[in-house]
Amino acid sequence: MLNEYLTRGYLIFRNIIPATLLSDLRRQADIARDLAHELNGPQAQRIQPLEEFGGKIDLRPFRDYVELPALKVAIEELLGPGYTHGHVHIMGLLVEPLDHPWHCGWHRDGVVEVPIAARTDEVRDALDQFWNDLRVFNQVNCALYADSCTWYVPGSHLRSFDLPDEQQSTDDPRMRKPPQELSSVEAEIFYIEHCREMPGAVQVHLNAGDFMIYRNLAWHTGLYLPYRPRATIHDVVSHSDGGQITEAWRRAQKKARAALEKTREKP
Ligand SMILES: O=C(O)CCC(=O)C(=O)O
Ligand SMILES: [Fe+2]
Repeated sequence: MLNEYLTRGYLIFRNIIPATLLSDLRRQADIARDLAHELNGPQAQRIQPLEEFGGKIDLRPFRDYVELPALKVAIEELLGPGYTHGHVHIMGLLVEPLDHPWHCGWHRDGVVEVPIAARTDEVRDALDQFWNDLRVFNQVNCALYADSCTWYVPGSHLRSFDLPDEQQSTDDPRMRKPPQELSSVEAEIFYIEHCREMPGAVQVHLNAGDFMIYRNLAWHTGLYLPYRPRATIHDVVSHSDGGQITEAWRRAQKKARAALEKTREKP
């Protein structure tokens, strides 16, 4: 399975959450989902970190999920010692928006915040320091209900350079809020087309209790539909060494942004 993870960039442990835990998680997730919309409006599509909402939801099943032996063993067998798959202070829940479809735009996490104009050779060198380091940039979607929202380009995590048609669309104003002239149905079709347009993209289908780990440096996106209930645990698989690596990357990003600001200041 390690080979599959390394070559495709994502791996799914099927049906790894036991039914009793799944029921307990669903009960709390249903509360958290309503809370997401109550606090952040009908279009909210996540609530995170769950720990912050411990007054309103019972965190016990999420703590049980963190301690689940089957998951601990699977992650250790896949990646070795030192990794953790669950963190209640980081973990969120991805939920469906209520009013209209929502597309988060194609992106690679980790580089998504670096403006394209700031992606200099220096930034690329900094990126390449950790690009293939498994201790960082492993993300998790664990579906409590069947979930087909995620689209992914297998293999794109293996290269830090982009192919000509691989374009970030997170800043496209048509994502997140469909153009006014489109009906909800038209918006859905427009977003599906946008998912399909990405060369090599596949739609990932998770069933209840499936745990997906993915290199989030790969091209991926999420298409959320109001009529398709979603309650998917969203977390990272992290390593005890990961903090210092991401810190170095954060410093490099900051430097790149400052350099870009400086060129913009020039008349
Ligand atoms: O909705 C998804 O499955 C993807 C979420 C995502 O890409 C992100 O949180 O960065
Ligand atoms: Fe992402």
